[in-house]
Amino acid sequence: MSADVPPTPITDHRLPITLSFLARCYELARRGEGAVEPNPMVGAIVVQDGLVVGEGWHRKFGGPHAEVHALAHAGEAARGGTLYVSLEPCCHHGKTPPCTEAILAAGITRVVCGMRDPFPAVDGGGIAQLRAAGITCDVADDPAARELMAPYLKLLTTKRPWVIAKWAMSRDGRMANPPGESPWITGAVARAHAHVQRGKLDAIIIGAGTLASDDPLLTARPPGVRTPLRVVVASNRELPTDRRLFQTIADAPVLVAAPQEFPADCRSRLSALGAEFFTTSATARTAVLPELLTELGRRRMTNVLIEGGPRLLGDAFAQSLVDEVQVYISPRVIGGVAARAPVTDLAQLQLQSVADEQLADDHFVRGRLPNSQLPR
Ligand code: AOF
Ligand code: ZN
Repeated sequence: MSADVPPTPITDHRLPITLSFLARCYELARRGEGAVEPNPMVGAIVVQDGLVVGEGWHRKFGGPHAEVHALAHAGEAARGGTLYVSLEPCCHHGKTPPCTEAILAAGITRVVCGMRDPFPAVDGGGIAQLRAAGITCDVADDPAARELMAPYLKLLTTKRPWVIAKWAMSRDGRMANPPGESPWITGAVARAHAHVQRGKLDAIIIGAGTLASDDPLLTARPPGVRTPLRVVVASNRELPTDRRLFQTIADAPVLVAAPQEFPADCRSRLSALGAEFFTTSATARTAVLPELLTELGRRRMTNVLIEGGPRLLGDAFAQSLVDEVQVYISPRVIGGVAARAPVTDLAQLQLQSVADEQLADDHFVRGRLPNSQLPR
């Protein structure tokens, strides 16, 4: 359903209050992160006489939508009130009945949404339906809504997941401590943060070099709401079958993305351990990643993370496949010309919408890449 509904940016004295009510919706929406995908994170509040009388968010894929929770929370107080919601209310029968019906039944008189929902079954239809029923419906067209839903919008419009490049490094951009010292660059709080992040992802991708040298587990500890698929990007060379990744397939699945030339005997050994194979049509190393991302998108994965190493990250940046960078920066200064840099062959990148969070003595810096601009 695609309806021609003009956005109605709020430009009058109500703007600051509208944006702060919407900001509360985004905050609520984030509580569903990791549990709702490939659905969008959505938050909603009901306001009566300037007071918030109900709050809700989409909690779980397949469960009630944000509006339904907020209206239930408000109860009778919703009648005559305004509903703020981060995304256009749906008007289709999906896994749940249309939110527009719930809004009308609750006696809401005005709806303000952060942005239109490009999902084909909605796409302006929710706004049109509310307006046709005599409800004032404003579409704020808020960049903050777009930012919140960027991974959902990317999967919907490009059929590929949102790609996060992540690494940890010293203050001077080195990847490893001198031999004999702790293998950790960042502190315990930052490492715990990284595990919480992992538990919201659909997949974590590494290269063959990282598999061999770091022997990572790539599981979220403690487990999160989601168990990410662990993916190794291979070349035409054998992978070491004794790595922890392949010994723990019962805990979390492993996918090996490899070209057709990948050695057959190694493939049989890994398959016997339970690893799944995705065979790319490409032979060039650099072509594996784009094909893999298309495959992960086909599986409706929303958020995937490239955890290194430097060469895989270099390939990903060189092909403009990365949407977001997340870096943990420790207060250490390691020095030494031999220490590895996090990314090979990196042309200069300018991050946008940068956020910097302090985690004990470490910093967590995240930002979007300019190529991650989404179609409006
Ligand atoms: C809303 N409020 O809180 C959400 C919406 O079949 P379902 O229930 O999984 O619906 C999926 C679609 O509904 C999704 O693609 C998006 O268009 C919309 N999500 N809509 O009104 C919500 N999560
Ligand atoms: Zn809905």
